[in-house]
Amino acid sequence: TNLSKKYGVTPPVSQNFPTKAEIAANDALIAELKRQNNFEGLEETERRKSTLQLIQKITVEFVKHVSKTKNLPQSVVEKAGGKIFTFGSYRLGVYGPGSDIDTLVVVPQHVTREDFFEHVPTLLNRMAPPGAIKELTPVPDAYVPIIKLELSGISVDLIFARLALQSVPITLTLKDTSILRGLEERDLRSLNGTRVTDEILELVPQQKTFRTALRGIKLWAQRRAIYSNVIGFPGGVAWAMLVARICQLYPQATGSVVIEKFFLMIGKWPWPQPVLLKSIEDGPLQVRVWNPKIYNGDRFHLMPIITPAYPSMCATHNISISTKTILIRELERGRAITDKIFSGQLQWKDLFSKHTFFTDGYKYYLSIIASSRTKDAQKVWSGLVESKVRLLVSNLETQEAIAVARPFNKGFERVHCCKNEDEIDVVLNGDLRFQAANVKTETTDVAKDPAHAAAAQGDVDETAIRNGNTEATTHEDGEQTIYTTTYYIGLELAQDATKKLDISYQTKEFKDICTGWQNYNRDLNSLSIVHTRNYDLPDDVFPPGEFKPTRPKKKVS
Ligand code: 3AT
Ligand code: MN
Ligand code: MN
Repeated sequence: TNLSKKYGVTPPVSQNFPTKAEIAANDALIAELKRQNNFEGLEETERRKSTLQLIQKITVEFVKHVSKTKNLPQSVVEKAGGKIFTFGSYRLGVYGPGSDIDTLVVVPQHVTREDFFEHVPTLLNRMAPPGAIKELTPVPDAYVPIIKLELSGISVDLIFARLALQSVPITLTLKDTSILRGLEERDLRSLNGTRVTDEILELVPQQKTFRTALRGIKLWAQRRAIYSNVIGFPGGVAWAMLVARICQLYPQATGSVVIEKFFLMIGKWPWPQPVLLKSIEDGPLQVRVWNPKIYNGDRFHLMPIITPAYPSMCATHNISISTKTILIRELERGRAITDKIFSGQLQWKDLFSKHTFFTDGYKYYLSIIASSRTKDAQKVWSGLVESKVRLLVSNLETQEAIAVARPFNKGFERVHCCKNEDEIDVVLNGDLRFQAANVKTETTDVAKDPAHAAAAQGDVDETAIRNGNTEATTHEDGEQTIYTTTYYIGLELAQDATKKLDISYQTKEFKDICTGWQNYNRDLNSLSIVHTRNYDLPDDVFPPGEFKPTRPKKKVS
């Protein structure tokens, strides 16, 4: 913590120290976060640390091994090094019991990505305690190539970057932009996550305050279903930058005050003025840096939040008019509630209460059903469809009859068992009659799935995405398993809508975009869009304690 340093692109709004009441509100916030199981236990955190130590050891071993096989001089082999960095919620210090560890493996130039995928899985298996490794899945073709695994009960995402250096000493940092010179695009992409999180942490005056406030804002955003970069809301990095900006403006404030000011200031932010943590830097590469004066596309960003590390990018380019409208409403709700928390009329748990997207949201929904005949094919296909939902939303917004088209932030995965093509046909159109028993519906967590991560980047490098196993699973009794993932869009109709709602053009265009994907396979994949009334929503979108809207009773005359 360095309070004499200047943070941010403007002077602070207030340098007041927190009052007793504000500190009490902060204690209450932390207590509520604990009640909500937001922190993990000390034991688990220790397990994370030793897991990372092991991965660091394996990295050095890996680099040494490859250096030897390439017959490099002994002096080079000895100095080759290798170092891991983290990013994501672990690096930011806002991880919870279910969080993974996002880890970047950095190696010198003579170690290639192929080496990484060839040797690291083997070394992991050899060097980890027996039985500690589960579900090791290398995904070399993803947009950000990745090895996913579970190590001692913790999920780990391993990504890779090769620097143009002979050695990667343990003292190396990734801060200097000169290390980016001469790198491949994939390596630049891998380095970006760590460089951005490291900068965010450096740009806030008090990390502890930042972490508490960010935990609160992340929990709030998840509960309100406004957390998902792919669907068109801010993602984890964007929420972190917003909180960081408030920390800069109130350098002495405590977490509770940062949350209060967050709702006040972000709710009234003069969009499309960007949120910046520092002035945008120039650098040594021939790459695009966010600049609406030069790039026409950047002028269309509705709520630009710009990453601090060179090359700066807009982390919220997926936000649409509809999702912006929803965000502004939620920020206003947050402001009103925090107001009442500070005046003692409400509690923090009220801020974190769940959205009412299905229970009390809309009369009309669109159900977008992506389906496949194999699980592997469905992973990629549902990710591709998910990444295009925001395009449908943008198109629906242009309809006069539609005021807001609100996408739900997660898809619902379901499994079905069908006896014949007729049954399959109804399933593909959203009927749940043949849903397999004892299979729990789970919402997808895109960000945690490398296959999704690849497809979710849809607009870039789709060649990387391949359909997996193409064998459909037909059981002995002739039953066929069908996998569906359904995305919901709530439609808020314009009050003065005179025209009838006709969205056939928009839905057709959306289908064409999705099925135009180069790996689309009509024998495996399918896509349909159906209108769903609120009282016809499936039961499984209502967890215990929530109730489906009922059909209005016909008046008896
Ligand atoms: P958890 O605590 O792990 O749930 P997190 O913020 O660490 O929260 P992730 O592990 O899913 O979330 O993601 C960490 C970073 O990985 C965030 C982003 O820089 C990158 N990332 C995640 N999902 C994608 C994706 N689909 N495409 C590209 N990058 C992604
Ligand atoms: Mn993570
Ligand atoms: Mn991850």
